[in-house]
Amino acid sequence: MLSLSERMARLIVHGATPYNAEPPLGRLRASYRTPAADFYVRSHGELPDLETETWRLTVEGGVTLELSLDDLRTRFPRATVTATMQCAGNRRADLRAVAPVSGDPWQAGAIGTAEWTGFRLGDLLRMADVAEGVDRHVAFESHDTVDGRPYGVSIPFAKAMSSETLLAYAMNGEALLPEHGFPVRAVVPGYAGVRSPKWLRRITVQDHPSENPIQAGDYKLYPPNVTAETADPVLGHTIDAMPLNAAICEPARGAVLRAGACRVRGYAVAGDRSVIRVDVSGDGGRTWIQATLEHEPDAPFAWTFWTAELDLPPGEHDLAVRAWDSAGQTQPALPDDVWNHKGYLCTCWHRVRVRVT
Ligand SMILES: Nc1nc2c(c(=O)[nH]1)N[C@H]1C(S)=C(S)[C@@H](COP(=O)(O)O)O[C@H]1N2
Ligand SMILES: [Mo]
Repeated sequence: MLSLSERMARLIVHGATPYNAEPPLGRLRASYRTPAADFYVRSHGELPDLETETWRLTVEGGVTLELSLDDLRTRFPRATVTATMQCAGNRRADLRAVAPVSGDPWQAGAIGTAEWTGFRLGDLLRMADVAEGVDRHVAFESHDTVDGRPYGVSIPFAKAMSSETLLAYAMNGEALLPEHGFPVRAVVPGYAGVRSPKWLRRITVQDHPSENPIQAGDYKLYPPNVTAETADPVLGHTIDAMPLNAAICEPARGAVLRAGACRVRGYAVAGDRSVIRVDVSGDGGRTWIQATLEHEPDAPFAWTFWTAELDLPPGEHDLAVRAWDSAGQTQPALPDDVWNHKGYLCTCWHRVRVRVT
């Protein structure tokens, strides 16, 4: 197995501490299930160093449970979901072209798909005898700290009880890597990555969302006229479900190509809806052709891979992609249409300029 520093060397690193990195897009597009060492890493603090033997998960419901990794593996039926995880800041770099935004300048690689194995969060909550209710929230606390406080988020009770929501101890059939949440993380398919806490420590069920700053203050979507100075987190929209998005992975931006047939490949993702169509343009969106779609059966929360062939004459060309979802919705054309000062949910057409000789 590669060491952490060898894994870092394979990625585009935005920062070493906290560790944030994404794979080059060509490598991301190489396999439907992203190898763990190629999977983007988003962390807010230092990576905690946890030992299986001493690690325990505390669950506070009608009864309080304290469970070891062995308990979790043996007491609950094993469950698996192939799901895409995506950072709310994926593609933020495209928004910086409009006006400054806060946060790391992610290209389109803050996304990945894995087969996650663990057990259903709902099974655990039932064992802890939690009180159900529409206004309830399942809150998580992790072992890493952000500004002196443990990382903490929450999800609505109904999503926590959904059959797709897991606590996972394996990714693509192997134990989680330290940077992806070893020994146990949540996987909340269709939701922004921020709601899938890594390095779990404690779970509570409560009648209000987590008051942790990550939940209460961060990861909010604001209108374009709101600034860092005027933002009121109470009025911002909490980013849970992820919107429709698509990206061109090949060719790369700035590539120099030979005239003629040009194979364009990428991904599209529709949260908890499905991608029904992907349009690809070789002329900045004046004309479009249809891509061929490739989707794993029985993986409703996983991305769609797509391929299209454009015929490109010599010159500069703006390639563009836009997807359509099962509700017949598509993506806005311009980054200006979706700009917000935090740089979240960049869903405009992904454009790649190439030179053909
Ligand atoms: N404990 C903890 N969980 C976390 C985070 C974190 O910093 N600490 N980052 C979140 C964010 S914003 C994302 S996008 C995903 C990234 O998961 P990955 O690093 O395994 O790709 O983890 C989420 N879970
Ligand atoms: Mo994220």
